[in-house]
Amino acid sequence: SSKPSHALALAPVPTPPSTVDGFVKQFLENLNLERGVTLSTASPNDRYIALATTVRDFLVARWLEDIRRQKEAQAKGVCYLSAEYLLGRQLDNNLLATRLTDIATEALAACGIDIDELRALEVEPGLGNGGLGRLAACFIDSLATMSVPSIGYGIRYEYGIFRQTFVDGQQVEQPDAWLTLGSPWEFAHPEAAQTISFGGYTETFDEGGVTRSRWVPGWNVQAVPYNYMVSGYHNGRVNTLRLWRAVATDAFDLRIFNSGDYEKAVRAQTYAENISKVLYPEDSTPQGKELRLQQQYFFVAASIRDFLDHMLTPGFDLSKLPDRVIFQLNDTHPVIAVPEFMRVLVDEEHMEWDAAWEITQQCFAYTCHTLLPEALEVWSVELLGRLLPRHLEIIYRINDEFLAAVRERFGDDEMRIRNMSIIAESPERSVRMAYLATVAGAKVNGVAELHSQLLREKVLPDFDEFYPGKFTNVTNGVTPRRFLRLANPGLAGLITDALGAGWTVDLERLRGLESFAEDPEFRARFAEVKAANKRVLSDVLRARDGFEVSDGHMLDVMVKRLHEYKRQMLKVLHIVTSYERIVSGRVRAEDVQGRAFIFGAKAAPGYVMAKRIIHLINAVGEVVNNDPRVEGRLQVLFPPNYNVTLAERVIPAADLSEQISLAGKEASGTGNMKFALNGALTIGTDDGANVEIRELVGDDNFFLFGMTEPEVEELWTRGYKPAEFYQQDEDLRRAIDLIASGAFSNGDRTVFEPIVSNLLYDDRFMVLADYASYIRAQDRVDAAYADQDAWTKAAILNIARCGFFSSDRSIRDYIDRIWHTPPML
Ligand code: CRA
Repeated sequence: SSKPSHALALAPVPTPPSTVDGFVKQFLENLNLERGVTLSTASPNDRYIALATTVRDFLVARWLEDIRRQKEAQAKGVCYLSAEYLLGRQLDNNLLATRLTDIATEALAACGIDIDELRALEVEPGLGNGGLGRLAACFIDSLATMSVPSIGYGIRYEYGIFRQTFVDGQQVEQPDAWLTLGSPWEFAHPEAAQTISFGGYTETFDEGGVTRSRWVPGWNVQAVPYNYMVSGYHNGRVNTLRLWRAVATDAFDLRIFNSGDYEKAVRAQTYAENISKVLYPEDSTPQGKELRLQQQYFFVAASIRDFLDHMLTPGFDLSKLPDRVIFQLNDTHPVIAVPEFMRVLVDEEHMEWDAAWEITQQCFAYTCHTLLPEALEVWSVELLGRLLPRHLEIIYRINDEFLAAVRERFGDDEMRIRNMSIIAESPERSVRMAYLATVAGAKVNGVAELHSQLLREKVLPDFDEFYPGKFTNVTNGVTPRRFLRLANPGLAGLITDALGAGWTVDLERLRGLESFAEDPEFRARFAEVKAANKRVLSDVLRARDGFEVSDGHMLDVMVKRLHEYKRQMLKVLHIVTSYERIVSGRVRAEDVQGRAFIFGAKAAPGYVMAKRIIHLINAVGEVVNNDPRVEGRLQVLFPPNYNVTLAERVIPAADLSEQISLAGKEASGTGNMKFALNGALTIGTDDGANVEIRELVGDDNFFLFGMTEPEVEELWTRGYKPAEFYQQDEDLRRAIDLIASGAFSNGDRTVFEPIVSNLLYDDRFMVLADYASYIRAQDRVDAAYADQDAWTKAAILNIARCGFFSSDRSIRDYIDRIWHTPPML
């Protein structure tokens, strides 16, 4: 076979012509060449894949060019290390980025195809649990749009976050086989696989009179890269997301094959490939499972090797690494990268320990996403030593030197030493990954002002004292491309009419809407957009779940992972109170503001209390929705399997955004930002980024309730007795009694008894303490909603004042405060 000519190999890949005819031609060709079908024999999936491939073809040339430029420039870049990327559907985002939406729509119409039908076929890659994973997806969108040299690294889970169904109101999980029909958005490179080792032991050896240690691993897996294109918005840039898949190594198999045990060899293969099989479905409450540590090490080891081998020019002076790269650790999940980096520098690149440690401390930064103690990962020394014996040695040495420095500074303050040690001694000897990240990281950031403050003052105060200037804040953000432009085309059009198109990449321009809030005509148009979005959602919920949303109801929405600290239970108590007031005759149904309460929430499969709360929400819905006395004024709708795709429909339709966590528990929240930017008003506590939202939109445009974080602390100190709140508040008593009576469980008082007693005698998240304040705030919401025009004005002001919450701004803050990686223009 003849090789391509030199000229051809070097020629830039042509971008297909951006015309309807050009698109039709490319689409038909892709049906033939990619799918082996014709237009008349193509299945819907063939058509979807050919469409996606056609869009992809438009990106490839730019992508290859970007890869070349980034390599050539040898500029400092960001390696974002994240175990989760909750991407959402890709087609629309890529159409938008390449300005192909209209062309593609027309081209398909010319082929007799409705593009919406193909859109609906895309299975979203659910490679994340919730806020943390979605944040990573927003960040890579902003990095591409802002032309920051960067690459995202993660895991290509074969099964993403489970699909949720309800059986008798209870959550049932099903595997998310998102790859069954193939993903047109990935490029697999099995030939570029890396070998990743585990287990074995360490041994010492003599090197020129110096005793050194080395790792003799016990087993290997292959890490196969899958590349995804991350398209920048209208800037012609395309970045890379590289996700690793675990595949059994030939060598590994061979050893067993030689012993003649075929079956055992196949089983071993399964064991290796399990590493990237499934996303752990715990959000903020990780289980210390061995496979999870395997996943973590697997992807960071592959990513570090990949960076060193492919992003650097041959012979690169490794002491210059801090000028070339910053590895951003997205929570503790990738923190095992720190000892791995040290191992590579010292054991493989033969660098001196001190020099290597110096470099490491400049090449890593750590983002903490939580305040929940149970979410700060620890790994038992037993497990770490068994799986990664050399890494455990390295961690011990880092800790020894760190504690020596602490002693030097503070003397033999054993209490302090114990509190700061990377190694915890009880309940079992284990490695505190957040401490390791804090010691190694050039910077440590929280994800909202309040969170960063509490991180410094409550979680890591000794470290803050020891490392002045290390702690900083970067408030989270959301991408305006997906969550405004794409999710809310009506509002986006309205904003563009008012302000011009620049806001999509410069969200502070939304400020310009402030004056439009005074314009009755603009308000009328805004109200029409909101009403249209509600109709769209209504149609989606009818088609998807058979729900009928009543016209004219306020849409009161709480969508987020189910977690006790987020207090879905408080929302339930409000609903039960509203219901009980009607059925007890204390309030007339006709006087009640019509509300549709919409929930979306997945519970971790092992989180029993969270699942009970899901059951209760569905049970309350069943009763409230079918009680004629309610006259349809209250509706409880809980569509199963909340995901990014559904979020894109729910958020633009919402009137009221529920952000009701116990103060001091929600690190930031990002849904809160999406709702405000889509013109929902927030009812919320003084927690996470709610604080900053309220500061920006103003007290009059935000329904604040509940204790502040210091008040929460004070109540714990005084001694919190939830039963006292129950005794003293009639509405609360009636609501809890109604649940306890079996009214929502066909008279069976046992079903929700654990919830009731948890509230009365434990209530770790102070639901009862904030109940009265919450109900009063909800009464204020009803009163405010009665004046639709004033409500609309407040909604517009929310949008106008929330430009700060663009993830572009977050990325700018990361660049200024942590990365120092200028855009590559
Ligand atoms: N569960 C926080 O709880 C925050 C996101 C993104 C979380 C949210 O308040 O908005 O991170 N924390 O910063 C987390 O995952 C491990 O901790 C979240 O998504």
